[in-house]
Amino acid sequence: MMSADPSQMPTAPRPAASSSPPPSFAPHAAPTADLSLWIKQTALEIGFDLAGITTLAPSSRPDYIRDWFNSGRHGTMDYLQRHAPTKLDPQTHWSWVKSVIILGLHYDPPENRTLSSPQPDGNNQGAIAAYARGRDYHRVMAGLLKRLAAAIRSKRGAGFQSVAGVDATPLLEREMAARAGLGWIGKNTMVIHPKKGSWFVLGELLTNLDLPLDAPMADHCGTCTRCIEACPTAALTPYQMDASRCISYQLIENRGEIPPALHEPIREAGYLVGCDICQSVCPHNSKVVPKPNSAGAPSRDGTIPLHAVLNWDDQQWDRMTRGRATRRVKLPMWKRNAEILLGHRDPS
Ligand code: B12
Ligand code: SF4
Ligand code: SF4
Repeated sequence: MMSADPSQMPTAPRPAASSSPPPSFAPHAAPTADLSLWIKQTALEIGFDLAGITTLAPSSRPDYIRDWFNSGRHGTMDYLQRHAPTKLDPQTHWSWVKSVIILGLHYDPPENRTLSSPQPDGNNQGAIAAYARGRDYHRVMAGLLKRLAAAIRSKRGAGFQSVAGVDATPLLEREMAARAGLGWIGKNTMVIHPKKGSWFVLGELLTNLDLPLDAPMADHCGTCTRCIEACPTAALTPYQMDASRCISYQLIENRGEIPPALHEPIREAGYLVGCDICQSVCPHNSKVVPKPNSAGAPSRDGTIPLHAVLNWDDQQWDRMTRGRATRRVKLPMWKRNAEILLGHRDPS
């Protein structure tokens, strides 16, 4: 699947210059609009599915984000709170950055995209969220970002500077992607493209190029509330998430005990790692044509037998998770998650 034609993307006016020092490199060989178009087209040729350009502007929702942390909706993700000042105003950390090239990379959607919750079958299988199947998207994305940076350097010369980021970088990637017109932030808090849905991950190149900016797009959620109704743990309110209630957080990020009140909804959802439910029910994902060879391709190991997980040792965990995003889930967490799905961990 190819992305939207970047030449058709609207551009937005550049905000007033930040307090950052003058650029160490000013593009000169081609007008910046041509360069911007060339970069986005090159990104698509390299293998990205979406590309847009924005700045490291401060968050437009600082009060919401501070309140999000102050009310503990980040759960035990202390690193997120430590990153908050940089996320809220990243230009203070990367003062030399003039433009951010933000990129989207599709991954294979789960097979039963119309099902709101993939139940473990009679053989007691647990589901792996779609983004975490196959190769670790962080590695795939890092390789593609390196290629894009090399392509730009070969066109623009050694004065081109860039830093690549994926996921753990202290940036609000969704807010940047929405600002760059890759999609809008939906009621399920995902960045959604009207034609391409939300089955994509994000990465970025922070650069010293002064490029024209792309414009954000309109919200297409309308009156729909499917994701909010389908969330098994009531983690969503429109455009907001209580991550401490989210199954994905509990299974992947929480290294301690999962609150017993969430065991039953987790069992009903049937996931061992991550959760796809609020994306699976989104009408904007029903039109998406799966693209072979996307971020985590090939899509495999969609389910794993729960009893096998209970018997894993360190070597088996290593073999099953090497080079995959599922490695973030440590062995005791895999066992904890499997026990919850099997009903072995409920308080008596
Ligand atoms: C921590 C984290 C999580 C946590 C918390 C998620 C959350 N909603 O905050 C948990 C573990 C629950 C999680 C789950 C998932 N995650 Co996650 N996660 C992150 C991470 C590392 C940081 C997010 C963060 O800072 N959260 C703090 C909150 C306050 O910020 P935010 O949600 O990003 O953005 C909010 C504000 O910016 C504000 N806002 C700002 N401007 C505006 C403007 C408007 C109009 C509105 C309405 C709101 C708004 O509202 C936003 C939405 O809540 C990002 C990577 C990154 N560096 O950004 C990936 C990231 C967001 N995750 C991603 C993915 C794929 C997932 C999962 C689908 C994985 C899975 N299948 O299990 C689920 C999806 C759950 C969901 N519905 O969001 C992708 C999302 C790609 C996309 N298309 O949107 C990211 C960008 C990683 C990546 N590099 O691709 N994730
Ligand atoms: S990922 Fe699952 S638990 Fe988390 S908000 Fe979406 S539906 Fe709810
Ligand atoms: S399910 Fe409906 S409300 Fe939720 S993100 Fe998709 S369109 Fe928006």
